[in-house]
Amino acid sequence: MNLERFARYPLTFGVTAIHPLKRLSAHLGGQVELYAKREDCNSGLAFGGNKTRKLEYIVPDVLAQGCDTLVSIGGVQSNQTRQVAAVAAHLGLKCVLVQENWVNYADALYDRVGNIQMSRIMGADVRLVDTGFDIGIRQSWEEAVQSVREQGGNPYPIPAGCSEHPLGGLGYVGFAQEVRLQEAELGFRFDYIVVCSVTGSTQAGMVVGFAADGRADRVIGIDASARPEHTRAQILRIARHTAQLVELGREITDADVVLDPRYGGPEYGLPSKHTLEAIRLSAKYEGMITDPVYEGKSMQGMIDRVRRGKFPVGSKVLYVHLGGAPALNAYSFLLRNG
Ligand code: 1AC
Repeated sequence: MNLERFARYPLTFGVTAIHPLKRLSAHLGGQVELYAKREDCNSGLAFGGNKTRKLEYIVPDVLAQGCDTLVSIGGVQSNQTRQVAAVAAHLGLKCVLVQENWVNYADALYDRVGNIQMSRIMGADVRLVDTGFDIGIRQSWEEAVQSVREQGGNPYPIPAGCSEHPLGGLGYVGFAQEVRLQEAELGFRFDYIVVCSVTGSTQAGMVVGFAADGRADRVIGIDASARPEHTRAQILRIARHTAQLVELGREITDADVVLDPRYGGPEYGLPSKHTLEAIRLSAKYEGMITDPVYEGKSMQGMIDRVRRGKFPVGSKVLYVHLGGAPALNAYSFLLRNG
């Protein structure tokens, strides 16, 4: 595998921490050892997160093309757009963000706090658009790209989650390599890796990265899109493309992509009562904060799988915390009593 042939522009602090979730493991019966890898603490750029790791492989292309404006898209409380705004500020570039109406939810300050507030503070040109949830390429975003051109700018388009970007899967190939080095130090290998999936490139990169040591299907994606067929197809497509880019040396097959569809509901961006319970458990047993859109659902999925004995006794399970806590402020009513 050849990831090293791609340029990487450092935006993160470096290797992210792995630590045991001892109290949560014990609370769930102590048959499975849970650990967390903290992508949510990976950078000083507006709290970082998984997109910051992906952008490390995209920024060299931005700079090579001499672009002056990053143009990205997500929902109103998008983590992607917040991280792109931070990277633009860091590089001295302009930033246009399309924030679609992806979530059927309206806390009083939903479009004022959390991620979107930070993007505005960082100077991004935030454009609210009234179209609903979709993980594909969006007309609103293409129009935003065009509007930058019409004003004489040189836009660099970055799709939702960086996922449809040709280099969007590389960051999480690197993540798998990083885990292998940490495993060598820890003296054991993780049996399963649990990750939240919506737009697909995080899991796709991991599938390719862990395929290198036979663990592609040990990456357990937890769907948070509530449209798992779309997310699954996108993961598979991005993983196949990424495998070719890094010369994995084998095809990615359907069986390599494991996506559990049971925890995405009731809808994208809306937590179930089980999601909220998972958020509370992670917080109360570990002091680890997750959100109702993404990580609360992957936490819910991991907890439910432990409870139902889906991980064999003695398994070591790595929960990958991708970030997203800033969105919590936009859900103040749901968690008003903790
Ligand atoms: C959906 C890409 C996504 C975000 O936060 O915008 N994770």
